Amino acid sequence: MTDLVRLEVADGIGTVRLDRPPMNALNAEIQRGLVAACREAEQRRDVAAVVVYGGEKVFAAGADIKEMETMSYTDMVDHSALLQDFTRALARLPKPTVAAVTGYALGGGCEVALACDWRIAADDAKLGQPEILLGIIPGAGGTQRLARLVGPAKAKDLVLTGRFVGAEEALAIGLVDRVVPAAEVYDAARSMLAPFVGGPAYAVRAAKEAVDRGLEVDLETGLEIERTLFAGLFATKDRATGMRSFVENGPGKATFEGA
Ligand code: CO8
Repeated sequence: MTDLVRLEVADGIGTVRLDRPPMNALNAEIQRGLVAACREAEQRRDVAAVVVYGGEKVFAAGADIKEMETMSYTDMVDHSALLQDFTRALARLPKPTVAAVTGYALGGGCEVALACDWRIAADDAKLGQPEILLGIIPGAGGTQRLARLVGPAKAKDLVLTGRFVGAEEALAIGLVDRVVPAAEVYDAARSMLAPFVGGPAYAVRAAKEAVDRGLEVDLETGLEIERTLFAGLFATKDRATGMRSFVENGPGKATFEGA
C-alpha cells in the first residue's frame, strides 16, 4: 500500500485521491497505488461510483520525469506494462468514474482523466499531452483513448505539438464534459455520480461494458455483446424490482438492492 493514492469513501461514492505534492507526478509507486485503489473500489459494495481527484491545485502533471530520465530502453520495456495497467484498471472499473480536473492534467495525468467515463474541469484547468516535447509519445493510452474521444485530427493536434488546451477549448472539442468554477470541481463530480448510489448496479455495469467493449469491435459483434448482457440482466433482482415497480407505481420509483 502507498499513501500517495488513497480510496476515500463517503455516502456511497469512492474518491481515488492522488496525493503527491506539488504536482502529483506519477511515479511507479503511485501507478501501482492506482491499480490497487481501483481494485479496492471494484470490490467494495459501499462504493457505487468513483471520482478521481488530485486535490484543489493540480490533477497530475504527468509521469515522473525525474524517475524516467535515467531509464534505459530495457528498463522501459519492463515498466511500460505498468504504465498501461493503471489506466486500464481505471477504464475497466465496472462502476461509473469521473475525473475532477483542477490545475494541470498533463501527459500521464491527462491519460488518467481519459480513462474515466467523464471529465469535469475547473475553468482554469489546462490539459495536454506534452510528451513530444520530451522526445517521447504518450504511453499510458493517450494516443488511443484521446483519438477515440476527440477524433484523430484533434488528437494529432495535441499529441504531435504537445500544446496545452484550456478548459473551454477542451469542452469545445469534447475532451471534457463540463466546466465549472475551480472551487466547485470536486462537488460537481460527486453530484454527477450521486444518481448511481442505490441505483441498479448490475445494469449500470452492463451498460458501461456494452458501450466500452462495443467501441473496440465491429457493429455485429457489438450488438452480440449487447444482446448477451441484456439477456443476463433478466437474472437479476434489480430487473424484477424495476419492472414490478413500474407496473405497480409508474416510472422512476424503484428502490434497487444492487443484486
Ligand atoms: N515529473 C517530475 N517532476 C515534475 C513534473 C513531472 N511530470 N512536473 C512538474 N514537476 C516538478 C518540477 O520539476 C518542480 O520541481 P522542483 O520544485 O523540485 O523544481 C515542481 O514540480 C513544480 O513545477 P514547476 O516549477 O515547473 O511549476 P510551474 O507552475 O512553473 O509549471 C508545469 C507547471 C506546466 C506542470 C510544468 O512543471 C511542466 O511542464 N511539467 C511537466 C509536464 C509534462 O511534460 N508532463 C508529461 C510527462 S511525460 C508523461 O507523462 C509520459 C506518459 C507516459 C506514461 C504515463 C505514466 C504515468
